[in-house]
Amino acid sequence: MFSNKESFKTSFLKRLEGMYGKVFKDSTKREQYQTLGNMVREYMSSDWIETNELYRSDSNKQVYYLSIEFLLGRLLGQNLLNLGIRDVVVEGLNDLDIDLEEIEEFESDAGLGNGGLGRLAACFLDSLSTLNLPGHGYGIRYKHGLFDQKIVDGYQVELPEQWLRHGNVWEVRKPDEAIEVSFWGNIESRNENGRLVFNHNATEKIMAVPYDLPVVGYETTTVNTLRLWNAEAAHNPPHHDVLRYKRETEAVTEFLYPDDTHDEGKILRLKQQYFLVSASLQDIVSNYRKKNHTLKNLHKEVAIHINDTHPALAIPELMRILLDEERMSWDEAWTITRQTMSYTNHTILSEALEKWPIHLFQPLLPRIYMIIEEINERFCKKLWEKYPGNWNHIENMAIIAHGLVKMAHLAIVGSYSVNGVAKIHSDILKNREMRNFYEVYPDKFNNKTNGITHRRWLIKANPQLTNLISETIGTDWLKDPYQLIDLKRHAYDPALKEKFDKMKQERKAILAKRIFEQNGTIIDESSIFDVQVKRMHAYKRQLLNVLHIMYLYNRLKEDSNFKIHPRTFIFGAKASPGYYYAKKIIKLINSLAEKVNNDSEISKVLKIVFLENYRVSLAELIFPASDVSEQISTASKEASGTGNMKFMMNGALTIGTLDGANVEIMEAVGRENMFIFGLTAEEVQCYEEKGGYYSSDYYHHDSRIRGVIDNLVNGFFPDAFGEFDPIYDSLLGEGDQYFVLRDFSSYVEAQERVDKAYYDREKWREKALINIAHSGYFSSDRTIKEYADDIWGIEPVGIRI
Ligand code: NBG
Repeated sequence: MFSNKESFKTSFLKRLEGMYGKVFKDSTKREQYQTLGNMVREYMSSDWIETNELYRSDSNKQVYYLSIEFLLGRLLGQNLLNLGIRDVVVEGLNDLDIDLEEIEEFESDAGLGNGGLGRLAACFLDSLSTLNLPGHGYGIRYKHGLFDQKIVDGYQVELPEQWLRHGNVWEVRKPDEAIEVSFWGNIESRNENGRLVFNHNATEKIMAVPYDLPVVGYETTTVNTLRLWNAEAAHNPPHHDVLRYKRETEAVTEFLYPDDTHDEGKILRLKQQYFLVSASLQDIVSNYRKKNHTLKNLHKEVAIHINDTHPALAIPELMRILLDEERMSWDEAWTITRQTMSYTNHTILSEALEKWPIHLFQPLLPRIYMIIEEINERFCKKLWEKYPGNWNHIENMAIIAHGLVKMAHLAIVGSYSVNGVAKIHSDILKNREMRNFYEVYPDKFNNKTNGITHRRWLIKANPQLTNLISETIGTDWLKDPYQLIDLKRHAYDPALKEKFDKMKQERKAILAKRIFEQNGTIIDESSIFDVQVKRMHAYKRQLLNVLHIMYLYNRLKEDSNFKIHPRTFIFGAKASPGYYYAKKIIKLINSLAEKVNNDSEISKVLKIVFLENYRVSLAELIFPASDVSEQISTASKEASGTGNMKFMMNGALTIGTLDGANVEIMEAVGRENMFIFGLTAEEVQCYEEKGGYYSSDYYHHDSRIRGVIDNLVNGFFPDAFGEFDPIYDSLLGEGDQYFVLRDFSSYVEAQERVDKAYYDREKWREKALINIAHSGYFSSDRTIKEYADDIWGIEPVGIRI
């Protein structure tokens, strides 16, 4: 049906009539989207079946990637591209007077994630399929993804997200493969041939019903599966209050927790985690059993990856299966478990390290708790041998201590590999945060620098740049992003630089149009588009960016000789609904936007835009249009960042601290092709350990800082009386934990370099092209290949012609 445009059109019209019982001319755009989506899903199904067949019959090792988040965004455009049928579809639709981009807007973003961690998982799926690697995703089918953000009077308001309202054309429900997950109740033990065996008498059983999504590789026949579990009531509910039981059951997969890096100590969250893990592990084991009669060699054919600590209960769950169902000995079960599990850490922020109070944990998951106790006991005994008498040390490392179950400790002890997500982050794990564990298990620790899929973030999001690159260096880079390095030879070619400029201008116009539609703000398309898009968090320091803009405002007001190249500062960020301080910063950005944009004089050179509801589909419009990428976290706090890579790949220049993957970006492109500023991670850590930073000194000694800080509280924002006191207090009264004032002057100076550099447009374009040329390393294909080779030990299978 996609072999040529005529057959496409015929199938499309027929399908539409079949699905909706109406003729084309009466159809809505949404129906057209659904029709096309349906055809594409069906088109992939034979490859999907074949891939699954292959995995079923093959004894090659396979990986199961467990993640509480998958931030997929929209799938139609990416699927058309990966299947190589986009051109046919565009042409066919054109004949019918349909614009593909217009109907793509009718697909809801699958926003089953908060930010970097969830989007990384989505990029990994794309790479796994493209590299023909046997990799399965397991996640949760939240009814409501991350909340929709509205900005009302400058404040964030959250609305429930409704991505499933019109159905989801990509998913296939498999009720016959549902799995039961057990909660609450008590444990019975009995003696069986001299061995204690345990039985969990659960008082709540929930059905995990799988919904499968095909994950298509780029120009290959591999179609992997993302299996999302939906919580449903069992057929014969044990409960007398059936309605309540149904409601409570379904609540398990109702909402994604809207927290980014904060630990959410809610029992429902723990329930979600075990629901995901138990359903997935039972599924993995039962598939394995179809091929093998024992689980003794499970680790040779199965790798299970724990994406952050959320799925760390996979460790005791596998132990449970091996002990209670398979009747293995503890030692044998432990050896297999430890050789099966690997774990990625995504943050060092202590508030993000999950710890569960025993009094919540034990009643909900009684058998799992018993197993963790045993793991802990054996682990502490081992520590005792290594550190005899050193109780403090052992207590610090224990999995259970002070009434808490520590998930990161469990994940490290129960796996064979622990990795960080950028060099500097992995080093901090080894040398500081997890130093104790590194001492005990030096061989487990390793680094896998994050990556992004260039198929979504360049080929799909920026066809203009894609064409330009292919015109210049050919098309090999499409399949092998390392080849982008060829662009470097052309970076000084005036004709290319001119074309690059034209591309950027075109993309800026597209974004400007969107900004006007969304915010009603007219922006200067020849201004520098300076962009910070990411979750709102104190450590990411959107505040530093804002204070700099306030400084520019003051300076422009005071000094008529002060000249800068016109700039548009663009922000996009959701704050966790309970994160009061982050919401204040959103309000501050909007108040400042109001003030600056309505100042007839200043707004000629400065504009501020806050784009509401930042999400994957909006990001695809933003990265291609950006000139400057703001990556300004307090050094040591941002594990990696992945937005930094998306900007780079689209030819934006980074202003940033030496944090996360910024460090490796700098190593790749050279310091001269970025704007680096601020404290280093060592300097930050030195202050944190030894003290010696007094933010008030910086306030008193720097009149620029005094000016902007005073503006927070002195009526500069006329309608915001007292509104920004908490921000003022965080900087002065509470000692400025994230070193905003400490880095202010260095940041201002770096911004001056940006301004100056932009005047030399020839050089700017060179730098941009050099950034693109080096972005191949930051492809998730490279990252996934490293995971496959070094951690999972899996190989490509079944590449068919
Ligand atoms: C985030 C980090 C980012 C990193 C992504 C993906 C969490 C817990 N961590 O720096 O903050 O890029 O993970 O690794 O969301």
